[in-house]
Amino acid sequence: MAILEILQYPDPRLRIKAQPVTKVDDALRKQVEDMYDTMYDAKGVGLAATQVNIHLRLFTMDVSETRDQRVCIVNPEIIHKEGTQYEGEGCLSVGGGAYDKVERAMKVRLCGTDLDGKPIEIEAEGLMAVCFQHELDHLNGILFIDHLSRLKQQRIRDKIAKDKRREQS
Ligand code: GNR
Ligand code: NI
Repeated sequence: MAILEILQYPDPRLRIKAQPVTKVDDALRKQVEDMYDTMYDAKGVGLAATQVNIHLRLFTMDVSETRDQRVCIVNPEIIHKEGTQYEGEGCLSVGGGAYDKVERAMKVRLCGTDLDGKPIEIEAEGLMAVCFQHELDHLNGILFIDHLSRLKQQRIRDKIAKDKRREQS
């Protein structure tokens, strides 16, 4: 079991575009185990590799209340989007208590591979669909706050800077 450090905004490494996974091997499976440990420890519903400074296209997720329904998608791609929803989002990489509504597709169809390299296709709605879109954004160096107004982004940056000053004094 290993808990990895979750990069915190405004760390520029959160802006790195992740590269496709070319080989699923034991080393990668070990990194994914560490990502699950980190995600459960932080009580997150999802974790993109980018957030733990691994710049490969994969994420872990568990949207169940029982915290026992693991989903890991390698090289995810959204192949279909439908409708819109406007739900509150937060992010393990954005402090300052940042939480706000973001416009997302209501339904998405995602393809990719599992940890055996086997192709998978999943359709999701609601929270799981939001989470898929949020994690895919991370892999492209995008944060949920990028979808908010300039004013809201500035408020979040100010709050984070203020919290950091408090921590240091
Ligand atoms: O734990 C998380 N909760 C969450 C809630 C609403 C919308 C998206 C998310 S993802 C977030 C974990 C995280 O930062 N994943 O990248
Ligand atoms: Ni996030």
